[in-house]
Amino acid sequence: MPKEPSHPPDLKYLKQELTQECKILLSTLPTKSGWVVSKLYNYQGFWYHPSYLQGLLSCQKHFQAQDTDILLATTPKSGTTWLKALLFTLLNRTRYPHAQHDHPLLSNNPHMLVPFLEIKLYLDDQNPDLSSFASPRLFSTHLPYVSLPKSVKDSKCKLVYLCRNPKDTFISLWAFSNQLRLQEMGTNSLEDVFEKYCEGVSLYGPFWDHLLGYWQESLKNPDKVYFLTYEEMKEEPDLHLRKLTEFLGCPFSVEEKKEGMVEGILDICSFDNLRNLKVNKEGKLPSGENNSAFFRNGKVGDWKNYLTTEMVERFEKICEEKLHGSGLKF
Ligand code: PAP
Repeated sequence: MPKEPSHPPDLKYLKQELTQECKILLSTLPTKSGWVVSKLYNYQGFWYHPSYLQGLLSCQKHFQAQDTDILLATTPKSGTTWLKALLFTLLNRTRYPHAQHDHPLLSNNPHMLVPFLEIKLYLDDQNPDLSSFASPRLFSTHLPYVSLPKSVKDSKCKLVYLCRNPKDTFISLWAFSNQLRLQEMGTNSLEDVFEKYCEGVSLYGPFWDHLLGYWQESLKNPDKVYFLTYEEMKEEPDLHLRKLTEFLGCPFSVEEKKEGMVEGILDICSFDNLRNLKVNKEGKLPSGENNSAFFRNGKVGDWKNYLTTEMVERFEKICEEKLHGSGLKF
């Protein structure tokens, strides 16, 4: 068992002052012990750290989606950083050509270019001024579909949802959680957190409910929700990048394709390129995480190096039960 922390890791959200409204709500919610943080709270069927819940409440109350907005929604550790880089580069390809020597991606972590709604914008400020964001505005969120602000559902804004094989997502999250813990706390035991993950108790979990919410919505409303997996993106990045541009209404022109723009954008956003940038080797997010923590190894199937046969069987059984009849498979 990991040792009890003598003081919490230096992460901004752990020190967030909560509003009275949030404190009152928290007192009514089911709780369970978390992995990095001591307690998670269940709201609208999903598990949250109290600060993120406060960000969620503010965002639900104040965020006004515009028809031209694009929202990247993901489960944590499904490749958010990669998709943020790709979407930013894609949507800003005229303003910032990918080959430009001072392209913003070369000196900023993707999380700084595409902010999270509930864990950045509406956490820093209950009602932030978003007027400096140029159209089309690009934001991201880990919120489940059920908890998205009403204006997102009512407007014509588009949602890109990215998820990843649960076994790799879990290992990536476990490794990340160990990076966030103080060395003196020891590492999170894989067995302990596996049990919690299977029960659905992890940030923004249950994982399966998160992806089913967006999957079902993408079937009902394919013009609004684009459902993508990390594995598909890895397998055929150029195909999926092109499909993404079509969904977003900004397909590559013949000229752009001839110039090699598809490959150029994929190259600048590649794992090796981003990981080796000074900003991502040495920088930190204002929230306290090291940028390097978002670039571990970026592989498909790394779970094979960690999970026992029993764990794999358990995961597969849950997947079968939860995803049965949905048409979704991993
Ligand atoms: P977040 O939800 O906290 O923002 P997120 O970016 O979704 O994290 O997940 C990080 C994973 O994406 C890491 O996976 P791993 O732990 O299995 O290695 C990270 O390596 C991977 N990743 C980051 N950037 C890229 C990229 N450019 N290409 C492919 N994978 C990437």
